[in-house]
Amino acid sequence: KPFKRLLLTGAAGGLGKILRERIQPWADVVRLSDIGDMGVAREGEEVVQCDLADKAAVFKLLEGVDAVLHFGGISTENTFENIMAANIAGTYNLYEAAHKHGVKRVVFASSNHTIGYYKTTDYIDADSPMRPDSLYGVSKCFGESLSRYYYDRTGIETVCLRIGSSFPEPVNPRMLVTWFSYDDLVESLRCALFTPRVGHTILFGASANPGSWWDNSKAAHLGFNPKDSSAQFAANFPETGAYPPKDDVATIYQGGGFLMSGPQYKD
Ligand code: NAI
Ligand code: 15L
Repeated sequence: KPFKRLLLTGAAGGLGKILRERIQPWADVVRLSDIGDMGVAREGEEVVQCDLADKAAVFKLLEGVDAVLHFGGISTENTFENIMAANIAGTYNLYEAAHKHGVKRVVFASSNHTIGYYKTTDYIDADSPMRPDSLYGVSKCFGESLSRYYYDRTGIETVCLRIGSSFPEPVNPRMLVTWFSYDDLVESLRCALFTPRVGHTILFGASANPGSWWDNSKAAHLGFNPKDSSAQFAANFPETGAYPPKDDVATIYQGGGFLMSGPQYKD
């Protein structure tokens, strides 16, 4: 197998549970970690329960690891204190430990909420300035900048995967644009882990959906070609013209409902 030991953080989460079933072929041992319960280790697994905010625990977590899929952390809007511990300190602890243990490659589960303040009429690429739509989005911008710094300073390579909406199927009209099927997610991780040189790459994680907002040409060297499309679900969301209203911020901006989370500073 390509890796001796592959670390997956966030293993008890929605995506972590899916990935646990799918990444076994890539490593002799998959080390699963989360603050939550992951059940018992199966064959070819190690289970390490730890808080990403605990620097000493994260240092131990990275020992003997070849590569990391960093999916752990707070995954929606929350208090600054919680986001700071899990996503900001947690991601720092992970990179610092990765560097000290000589880990060569990380895939960072970033988010479309790094760019949620672009409009749904905009078409952007990896060089478009970040426009986070929430404190959660800001923490993902931090992770992207931190991984850029560690690449320039230490040579650890990272693919920042700006995941759209990775769920079994779209559950609202916005997700017809942002949907990322589980098969396409796994394929993007395969490309991110096994492309020989990735440096520091930003990849938008979406299936080949009609009306996409995101241009992945700057990540062409990864050779990622999504196979699925939300088109098969379009009939689930017939256009009524009544809802959502056309001036709804969740419709105007790419970040959708995240624009409605947290304090509303404008009228
Ligand atoms: P999730 O919330 O189901 O899973 C996140 C996991 O991280 C949870 O099991 C949680 O216990 C763990 N976690 C939280 N704080 C922690 C801490 N302090 N220490 C250790 N573990 C901690 O989220 P989901 O949907 O599985 O997402 C996984 C990753 O992908 C997250 O980083 C999320 O931000 C990112 N993402 C997911 C998207 C999606 O569509 N599912 C979209 C964009 C980004
Ligand atoms: C995210 O970043 C969240 O982790 C996920 O739960 C979804 O809300 C997703 O974005 C989305 O934008 O649909």
